[in-house]
Amino acid sequence: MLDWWLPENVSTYGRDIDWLFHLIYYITGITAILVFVTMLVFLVMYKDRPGRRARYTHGNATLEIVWTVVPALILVILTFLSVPAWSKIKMSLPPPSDFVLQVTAKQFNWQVTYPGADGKFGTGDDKTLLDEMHVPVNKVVHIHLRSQDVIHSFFVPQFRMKQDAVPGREIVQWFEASKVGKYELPCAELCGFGHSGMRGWIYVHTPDEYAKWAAENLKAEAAPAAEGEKKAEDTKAEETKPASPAAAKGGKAKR
Ligand SMILES: [Cu+2]
Repeated sequence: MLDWWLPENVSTYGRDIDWLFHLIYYITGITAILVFVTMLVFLVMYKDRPGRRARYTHGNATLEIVWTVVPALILVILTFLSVPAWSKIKMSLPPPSDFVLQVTAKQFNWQVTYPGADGKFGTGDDKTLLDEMHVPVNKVVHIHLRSQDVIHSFFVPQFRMKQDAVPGREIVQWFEASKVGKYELPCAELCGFGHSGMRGWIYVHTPDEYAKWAAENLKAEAAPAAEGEKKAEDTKAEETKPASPAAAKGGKAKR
């Protein structure tokens, strides 16, 4: 019923998230309506009337217990209902995948590294793209998520995937996209001045298209990474520009 509101789900585990979201939405929505209706009824019922005197009340212990225990029970039930989704998505990695990517966040880009032919990171044939990721459809993708500076958040709304990138840690997450397309990868953590511009794109290809793309672009001398480096330099230049007058001032002040 609320499907029109959320972005299209193209992840194998998206439905597990969506039904919990909808359940919580209905519970909180109905509660909000009940609270507001009760408040309005009471406003009318207990409004000032000529000849009626205010009466002091000590409250109602039964009512207090009921409205404490019921929400507490709802929260406990929600916790248990979310355990299967949480353990499936966050606590365990699905069948070993041979498709592993390293994503390193930095102010204000996503660096996506492919391990190259040897399947190992940190070797000469690694290929790093800036703000773009290409994956095949219906393939489990493991992401080794890191941050170079501050906390960022890897967020793909259509994949129902969100994970903080924390400096000093490598966090492994996964997804399996079920539909070909181009999906936005914004940073969902306020990570600095350029946060709003920190976004990349995930391209989900058919296996054939992906193989073609990989053959053309994952070779060590291929173009996109060079473009990526250029983009990184441009970003660097932009970052240093506004800082330089201040730095110059600072330098003068010292002298
Ligand atoms: Cu960020």
